[in-house]
Amino acid sequence: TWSQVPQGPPDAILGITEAFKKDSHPKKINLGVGAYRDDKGKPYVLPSVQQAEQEIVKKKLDKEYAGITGVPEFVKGAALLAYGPNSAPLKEGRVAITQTISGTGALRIGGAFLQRHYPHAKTIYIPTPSWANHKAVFLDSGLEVKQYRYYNKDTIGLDFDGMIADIKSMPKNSIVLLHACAHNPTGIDPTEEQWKGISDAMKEGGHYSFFDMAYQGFASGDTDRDAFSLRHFIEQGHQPCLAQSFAKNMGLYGERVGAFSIVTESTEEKARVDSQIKILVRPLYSNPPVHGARIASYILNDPALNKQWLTEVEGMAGRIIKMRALLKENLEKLGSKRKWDHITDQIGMFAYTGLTAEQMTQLAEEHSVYATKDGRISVAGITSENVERLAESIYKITG
Ligand code: PLP
Ligand code: TYF
Repeated sequence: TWSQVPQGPPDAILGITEAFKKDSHPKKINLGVGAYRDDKGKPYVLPSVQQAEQEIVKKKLDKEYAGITGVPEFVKGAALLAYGPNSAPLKEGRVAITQTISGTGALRIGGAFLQRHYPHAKTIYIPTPSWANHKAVFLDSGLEVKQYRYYNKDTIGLDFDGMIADIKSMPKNSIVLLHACAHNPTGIDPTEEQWKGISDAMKEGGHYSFFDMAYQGFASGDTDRDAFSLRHFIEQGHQPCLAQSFAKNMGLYGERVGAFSIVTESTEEKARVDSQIKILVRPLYSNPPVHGARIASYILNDPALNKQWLTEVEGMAGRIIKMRALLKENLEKLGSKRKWDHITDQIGMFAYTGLTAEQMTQLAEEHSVYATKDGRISVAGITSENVERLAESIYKITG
């Protein structure tokens, strides 16, 4: 029956782990997938998550279905975290929101909603480069995908002028995907000044902004600071939609906790949008899983635990910043002729090293250091112990 089914390629990012597992080098290093590790290289369950989980187990809650849009206290807390306590649309009750299957599910529900209901366009513009899954998610939502300039390989920085020029040349009312913070894969974010320019250019074209916020708190360690772009756009009168993930900032990866929201014009419009979100969710998976959302809800709504969690997020972001500095320091100590300032200038989980695909292959084959071919390394996989060997490996390849 399936003889005509062609063999598909593995996921560009998750496939790295497969190759890593097959390597027998005792000091092999996996910097492929973006998942936080502690300084011993071990997966990290946040103490706030452990505590919330224990409290939830104690309550002996039932396992009844959630509503179509998920656990109500969870989405309330998620919206507050993203939009902030002073958000006008939130206070005015005009943000439509649903719990989703993590950030990916949020992007997919968002893509499907826009495909069905956005009146002006069926094309979404994503940055070059972007998260490897964006294109597939939006294509499978039925949207067309085009790209705008973002990365300048000569400066290993933001191509701000190119980005603005591309936004200005899009057809009126285009849909534009923006990474709210900690751009994946480059780790390069616009400055607050640049975000203001992007907001203005978006407004000029009447464009619709779709924010993907998978790393709130992970960029700066401060969840409010990391929400600057989203909140600024709203203050400027944009009515964006937003995909949120709690995979990284709460370490809830496999629990699949996320939310999708749309800022609307009025409570009446919100009600209609909510009803259509439900119509999209129902035939996809009926309703989302409850356990992870209960954990996140506890952390978002309990003042003491919330405070603890924010400290833990800061701790994760801080360790990453420290590893960036150590990697750069070690490369300089070895006498590298290259400049490595971009490693410490970039933020979030990833560093975009500027290494070529050939050099990345060499890193894997000769040094058992695994990461994606675009030169992205997950800084969260660097530890005090492996950073020297990593620097040496990079030095041997780049000189
Ligand atoms: N968006 C970006 C930019 C990401 O890097 C990721 C991956 O973590 C996601 C969305 C979605 O991840 P998840 O579905 O695990 O929340
Ligand atoms: O970019 C990353 O590494 C993370 C994790 O299909 C990820 O966003 C990677 C690939 C994928 C799902 C999640």
